[in-house]
Amino acid sequence: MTYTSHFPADFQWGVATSAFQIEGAAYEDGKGPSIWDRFCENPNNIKDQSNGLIACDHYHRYQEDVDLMASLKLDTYRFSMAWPRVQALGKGAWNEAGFDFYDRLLDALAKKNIAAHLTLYHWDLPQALQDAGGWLSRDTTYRFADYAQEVARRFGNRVASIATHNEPWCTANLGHGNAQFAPGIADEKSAIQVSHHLLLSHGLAMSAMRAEHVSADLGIVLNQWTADAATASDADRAMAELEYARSVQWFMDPIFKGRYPELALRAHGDKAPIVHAGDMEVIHQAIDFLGVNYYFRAWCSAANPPIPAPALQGVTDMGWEIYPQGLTELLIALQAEYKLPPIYITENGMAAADQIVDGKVADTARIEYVRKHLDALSQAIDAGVDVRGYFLWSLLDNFEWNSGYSKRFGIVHVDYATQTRQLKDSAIWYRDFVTQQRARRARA
Ligand code: PNW
Repeated sequence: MTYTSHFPADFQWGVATSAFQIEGAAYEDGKGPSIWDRFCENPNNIKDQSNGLIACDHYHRYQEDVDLMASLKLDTYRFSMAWPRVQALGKGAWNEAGFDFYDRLLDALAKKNIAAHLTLYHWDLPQALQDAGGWLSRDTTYRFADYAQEVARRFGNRVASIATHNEPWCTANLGHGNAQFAPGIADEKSAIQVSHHLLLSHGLAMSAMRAEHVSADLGIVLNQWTADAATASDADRAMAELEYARSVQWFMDPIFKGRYPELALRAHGDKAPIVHAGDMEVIHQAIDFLGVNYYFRAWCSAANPPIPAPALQGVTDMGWEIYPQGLTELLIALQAEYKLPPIYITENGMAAADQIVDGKVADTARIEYVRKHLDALSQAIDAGVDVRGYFLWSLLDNFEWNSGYSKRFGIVHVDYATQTRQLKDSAIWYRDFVTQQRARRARA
């Protein structure tokens, strides 16, 4: 087997997960309810009416899952901490039993020489904070900074990196803009205010963690896409420009330039966020790395009905267009516009329905998806973008938010009835790819 992609000698290969999607043990050992526990209690919110009570039972099976990663020869693992597991109410007492779980997980990873990349917030806000206003309340930003500082103090020298937020665009827009995600609010003005509070909480958390002088790199993870106009018409091009401003630049500009993008601010009009004096300075501080999650491009058509994306390379089981070239274009565009720190691709992967052949999960479409995106990534690296690692989403089939367990993103199949893990063909392919990259590295 030969591959066209070339990656730097010290490039990090890994997989990613998040707490709510895999841990289960929703109320064990003192964990408090999160907004996703609550959101799942209304069966109309989740496609298969499922919940995260058990999920992949990773809370009890973490050792097996770490062994799986070791068997796949991975360098590194990205996961998130469930805030209500370590602080049931989002303020007040720390839950030692909750911290003990992450302590055991980090020990298990260290034993296998797998570097840990920790995300503080992957969407599971303590419900008690939601009851006090959630991310719409400025107070939550201070609670988040306290949590970040405590985690940095305890684990900041045992993990390779700490990211404040995962995909604040999703928290704001899917959680508060269209109610697809917890806490299930559909109000655009709220979503925009929430996006500001998420950015502010990122900045406050950065300062709080810096005070602990930890060895971990500190940064944030953003979901990003290029926005392509369906045609060369003025209307389509304006729509694409606005989409890019509202999704990518809305989060990048405050962090890297200390201001919101003018185009998006104007479009928001009287829905623009309340920003206190000094907020932008807090947000605009150096980060050690930027995590980029890439799944698809945005396709913008002002026509009614809209012209659909051509999807020349097909769509995934989520209905998302497969467009690997967008990853190259995105990274080159970011590099041209911002003074970037080192980048990690913190998520990329594909949902695919099982294809069982002779008892094996023959997920050739996923292999193709990953191979093409790695090719696209290596092109961006060749063009000078400083990318240090790649995390495939996801290690395991898991709870895919409002799709429940109906969508499978794992390179490891999970039979939820028995919690049996089985490597899919993509896992073996990824192991061989990583091994080959490492052999090349050793020869170089
Ligand atoms: C990301 N969108 O979610 C999350 O970080 C993961 O937890 C999730 O499992 C994965 O991608 C796959 O969905 C997204 O609609 C959800 O643009 C929705 C969107 C983007 C990312």
